Order: sequence, then C-alpha cells, then structure tokens
Amino acid sequence: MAVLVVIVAAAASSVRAGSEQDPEITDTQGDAAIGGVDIVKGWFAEETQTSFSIHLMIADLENAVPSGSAGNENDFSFRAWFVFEPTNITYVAEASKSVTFGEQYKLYCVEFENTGAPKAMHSLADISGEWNTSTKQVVLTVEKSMINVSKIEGGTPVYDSTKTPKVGDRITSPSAEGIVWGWTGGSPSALGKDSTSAGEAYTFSIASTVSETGGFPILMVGLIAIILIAVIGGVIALRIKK
Ligand SMILES: [Ca+2]
Repeated sequence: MAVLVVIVAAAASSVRAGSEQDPEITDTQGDAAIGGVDIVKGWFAEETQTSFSIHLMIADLENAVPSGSAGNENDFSFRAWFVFEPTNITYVAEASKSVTFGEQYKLYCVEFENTGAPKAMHSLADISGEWNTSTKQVVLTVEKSMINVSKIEGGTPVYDSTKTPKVGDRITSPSAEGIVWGWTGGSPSALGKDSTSAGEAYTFSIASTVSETGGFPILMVGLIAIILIAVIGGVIALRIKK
C-alpha cells in the first residue's frame, strides 16, 4: 500500500498549476512608487490543450487610469515574464492602457545582451486579455502555438513550430512588473515601477497523460494494476510455500 501512495503522490506533484491561494509570483503590498501598479501576486492557470492564462493581481488597479493627452501622457502597463525551458527563450505577456492606444494585450519574446540584461522585446502577437478593476486582476491568455521561437538570430526571432509546449515541458522563473510610462514629446520614460522576480517553476500539464475530464490517468491505472497483481501473486506464492 505504501508503494501505491508514493506513486500516486509523485503523479500529483508532476502536474501543478497556480491559483490565487497558491501563486507562483508574490510581492509586498504597498511598495509601489506610484499609484496604480502595486503588484501583490501572479499565477499561471486555466491550462487547456492549446492555451493558458496568466493572472496578475494589482492591489490598486482602480488607480491605473491613463492621463494627459497624446504626446504628453501617463500610460500604464503590466508585464508577466516567463522562460520556456526547452528553448530557454524568455516571453513577456503585456497588458497596457494608454490615452492614445486604449487597452492592448500583446506577447513578446526577449533578446538579451551578453551581460544578461534585456536588449529588445520582439512583438510576436496580439493576445486576449481582461483588465478587471472589480477583481483587481489583469488576465492575459496565451495560445501555446504562439510560443514557437527557437532562438533569436541577428535581432530576429527564428520560428520553429515543433518547439511549442509539449507534455512535461516547463515554464520557469515567472516574474511580473507594473509600470507607469510618461510620454513627453514622444519619448517614453518610466515614472514608476513595481516588480518582483519571485517565482517557482510551473509545469505544463496538458495532453495524453492527463485526461481532459480530470479522470485518473490511464497510465497510472495500468501501473497500479501491475503492482496489485505482483503483490497478490507474492502473497499466493508465500502461502503455497508454507
Ligand atoms: Ca507590490
């Protein structure tokens, strides 16, 4: 029986998704330099065969109201950063609100300097999202087929659709940032920023080893059956010996 418990526990821990109660990203409340960007937590959830969602909870999201006029405005953006482990490519899902462009949701991949500092964000696609002041959440939904960059060569993303997330693949080191951008005469400068690099690895939990209806994985049923047969066989063999 102990063997069964160990195997079932191992199967459960290999698939994990975040939640509001168990977020991958946590940050102090009340530490933001400017109102409207105080990140408190973030989590990766609602995973299906083809997509997953990133939730960022902002304590004072109701204060994230763009102001000013075109060419001289304060805009807000929230970014969730994560690394897709098999390719080591860093992605950014971004929600932004601005006077000029309104509400926008985008996915980028990130190019780094040799020093490890971010060099450029390459725009990959528009994504769907929600900016909800009543739940204090910004939700970004990423299609897995968009996570298809294998490397960045000469400043250009190189696509390889075989590199999209598969069973057991991981996204690691998730982090988040909230930014207020000041645009004066077309040149942006960061007015205020709240960010956290805290995070845990998140394992993609899709596909055939996990039933879509939440049923028991067929592989696990097979394993347990084999163990039961072995145990029963052992007991019978011992009795015959006696
Ligand atoms: Ca904070």
